[in-house]
Amino acid sequence: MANWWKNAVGYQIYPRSFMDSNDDGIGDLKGIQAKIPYLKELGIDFIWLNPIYQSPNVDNGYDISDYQAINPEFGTLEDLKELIQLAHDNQIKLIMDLVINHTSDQHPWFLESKKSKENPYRDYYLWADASPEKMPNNWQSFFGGSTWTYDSSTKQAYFHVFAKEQPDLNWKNPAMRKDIYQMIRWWLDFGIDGFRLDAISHIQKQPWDFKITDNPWAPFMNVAGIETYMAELKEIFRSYNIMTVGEASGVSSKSAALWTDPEDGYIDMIFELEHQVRTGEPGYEIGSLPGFKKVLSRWQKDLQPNGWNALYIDNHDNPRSNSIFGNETNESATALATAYLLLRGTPFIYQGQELGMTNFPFESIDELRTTESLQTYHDWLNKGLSQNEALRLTTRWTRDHSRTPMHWTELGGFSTNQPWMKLNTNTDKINVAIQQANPASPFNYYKKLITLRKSLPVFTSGSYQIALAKHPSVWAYTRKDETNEVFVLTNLSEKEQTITLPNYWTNPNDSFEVLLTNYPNTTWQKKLILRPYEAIVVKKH
Ligand code: ISL
Ligand code: CA
Repeated sequence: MANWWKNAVGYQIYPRSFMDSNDDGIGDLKGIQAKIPYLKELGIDFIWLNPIYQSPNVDNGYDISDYQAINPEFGTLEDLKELIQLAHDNQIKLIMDLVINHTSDQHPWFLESKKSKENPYRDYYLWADASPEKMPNNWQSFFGGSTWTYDSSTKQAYFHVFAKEQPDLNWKNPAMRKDIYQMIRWWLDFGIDGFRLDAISHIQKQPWDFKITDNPWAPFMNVAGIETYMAELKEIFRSYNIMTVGEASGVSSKSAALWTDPEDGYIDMIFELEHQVRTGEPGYEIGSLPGFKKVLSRWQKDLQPNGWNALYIDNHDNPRSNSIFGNETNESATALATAYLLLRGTPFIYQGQELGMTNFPFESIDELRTTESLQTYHDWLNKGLSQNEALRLTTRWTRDHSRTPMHWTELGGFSTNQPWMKLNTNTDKINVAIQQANPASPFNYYKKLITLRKSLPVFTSGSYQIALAKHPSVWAYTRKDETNEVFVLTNLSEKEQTITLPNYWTNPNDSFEVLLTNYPNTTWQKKLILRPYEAIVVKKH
């Protein structure tokens, strides 16, 4: 069946924090198996697993030392086979993370590469002449510090856009590409249903003497020449009935339409990284709703004729949307869900988002796990800040907020052992068990929302048109096809908002049916007082 992913809803699992089956405090594959009925009940169609490969875990699995082995913490290849089978038996597909911009520095290729300039694996990575005082250039890595790490034995430095334990692969080398392509085919033949391509827009770099003007990441963001590699990847992907979603920061909404064109595109859809617009001083910043709405509207428009969006509000790299754009209530969780899940594209739900999980109230640096955040904290201390101030500046936007274990029961129910990372303090209020039993919970609202999305083709293929575009707190839009027209109206603020709907939306000659709301007693009329984080979905007849 062509394009099965177009009307599918995805669910992102961070395996380390989803469910621990053997009580070592770390989530695992058997834990995921045990929760397939839960995912089935929620109504999702496919799972995206964050990396579960062999890894020294400098970047929680994004530093891979063996692409074709499972990290024993998570289980075995056999467990994965079983999970895929079980998922398929429940009409759920499964895609894996594909991390091919870099490997771990413990990958056998890199261990060889480091040995000498003559080693056959030398050119699998990016090496350049350097001295301890002088790196090949002054480019900065995403995780702080130089993109170069010096190796005294060969008097050269190797290149890395992330941590120094994540050396970048040399995509110019055909031998390296051949090995990577073989690995990709191996996984597709294993029976998975697709890939999420990690950091894929960084695989091509500018020449080392490229001069940075404004954007510090320009030397490795969607650099010309990447087309060759993407086209080769596409050729592999197109020979399987799979889906591919690229994490492609730096690919503009305009070029994303080409990247995801159904005829000529490289991949099926793209995660943009632009909508987490922030406002305020670092450490005190909050999400900017006007920015959020504007960016997403632009992506909707630019990809409308040909491209395809991947839709998300939470993931493993960002704080919880219910804390950043919401006010940590059921209403804000469900209003945010309504706003993004009915857009044009394939929606992804990140574990716990369907419960309205919130940011973690960090009180001590010991509660953080991400290498990058620990680094930031120490940088702040070195600049002379107090521990409290450094903690606050680091934790406002740390990835660790979204990586705390999933809440299954009042006490957590993730593991009977001490978990690898603390559970949030609100498991008693936000958990699967109470939400399943409460018809008005975010969980049950997500179920309705997913069902609604699938009940009308307009939500998959209809066009997108924003209304009240300038409103600072309300996001309103129309989805329309030949048969149906629906209005999605959300107040994304904690204040009441009095609005006047466009005439077209309230024409007395038409009749209107409320399809979904997150408040009781909703009315639909020209002048409306929207309650805090109220969401209404209406269909015109
Ligand atoms: O850092 C970025 C922009 O500021 C992004 O361009 C970058 O691509 C993104 O942060 C990459 O994230 C992904 O790859 C990382 C890993 O740590 C993240 O968890 C993963 O989502 C390295 O593999
Ligand atoms: Ca475990």
